[in-house]
Amino acid sequence: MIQFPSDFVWGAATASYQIEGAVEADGRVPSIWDTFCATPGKVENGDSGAVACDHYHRYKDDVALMKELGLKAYRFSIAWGRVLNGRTVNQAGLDFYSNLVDELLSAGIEPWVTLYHWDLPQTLQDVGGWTNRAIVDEFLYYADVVTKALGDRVKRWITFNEPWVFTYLGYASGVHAPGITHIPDYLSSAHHFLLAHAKSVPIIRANSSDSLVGVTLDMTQPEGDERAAERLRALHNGWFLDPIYFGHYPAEVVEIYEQAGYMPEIQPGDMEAIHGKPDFLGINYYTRQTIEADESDPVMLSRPVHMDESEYTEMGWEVAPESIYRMLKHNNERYNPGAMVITENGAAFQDVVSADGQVHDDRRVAYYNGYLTNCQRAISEGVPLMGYFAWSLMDNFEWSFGYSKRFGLIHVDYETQQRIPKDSARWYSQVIKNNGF
Ligand code: IFM
Repeated sequence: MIQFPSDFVWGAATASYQIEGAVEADGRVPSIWDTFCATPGKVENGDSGAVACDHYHRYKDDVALMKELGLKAYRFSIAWGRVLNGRTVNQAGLDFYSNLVDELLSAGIEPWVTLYHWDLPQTLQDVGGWTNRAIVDEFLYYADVVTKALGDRVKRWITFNEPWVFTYLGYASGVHAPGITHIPDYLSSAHHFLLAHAKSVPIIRANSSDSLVGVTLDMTQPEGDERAAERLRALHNGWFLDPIYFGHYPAEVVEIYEQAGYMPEIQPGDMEAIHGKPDFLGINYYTRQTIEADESDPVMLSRPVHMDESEYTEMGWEVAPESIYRMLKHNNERYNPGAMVITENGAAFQDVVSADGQVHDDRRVAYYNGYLTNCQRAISEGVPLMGYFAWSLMDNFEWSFGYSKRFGLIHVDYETQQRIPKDSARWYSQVIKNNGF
């Protein structure tokens, strides 16, 4: 029997644009993802979050399902453009989240709120989005409004979700909104994210007494040639975490970006402002990155390697449960974050509703079993992992893949909006009940 600490936080996660739908309801203003989805060729099948899981209208039923599963915590994000139109507060949007929080609390479920999970109001993108330093003040204003309204009841805050993804994929590779392909824009966005995160922490703490404030990163875990792995960690994790925990960007990457003329403008006092330990480090982790040395690439020093003997998910991500243990150990040693939380972990598979009306997703159960076993192994060796959130509570809009990838514990029929808890939901529910498996 694998047991977890008695106060371990067992949850599931979602994000606003991926589940809410109701994009025109109650004064919500368009986000960069509405624009991106409306641009031909950007999202598979022309899908959008316009309806998604219609959670905006069905949140009470969804909370009832969470309660049935016995979830202890629910991580969701706020849509900036629901609560603010420019700097004008939209009370109806705030009320939605306030009601959701009340519903969760009365079901005995702890709300974990992410302030920014990528749905930037389009009006802010129109003036440069994350590349414009003025975004920092806009974010602080937004964070203040939300935490003043909910901070009496919400005590777990995540400032941002996966900064590498929304800055790199949004501004360098362009496969996410706003679809820009200019590396210096990625780096200025990343710098402004760091400032916005750091400067929002005292505001959140002031508005929400006795709360914990963290930030969530998508952590890469390169495995193969060690020198190349170090470089990839510095490029991906270090670019965001070294400034927060050490007060400077990783020197070897600075050298590369300086030579290329890509470095962002760093104003006096910026790095001091960014340097500061959050109350916890949120980590989204799905797969490792298998590599072999390749000196012909002077930046990456490696090329990806496909592991023929491994299982891969629908995302093309290797199922590599032991790597979560190594990732946790490594980051605990390097950053000594004090507390860590797996804020996302899960797998997309091609689920089918069987003749018995159920979804028998054995591969997802095996995936969770393997990753959780290795989380427990890390805890038993002293890694301060305080919680785990399955991604995702329910099938939803998977960004540029549209609805083609299903990550949910709960199956969603997008035609009828019927929800069916999968076998993995029942398995997870039992794990929570036993606090282990
Ligand atoms: O769906 C996403 C989520 O929004 C952020 N983390 C990764 C998930 C799966 O790709």
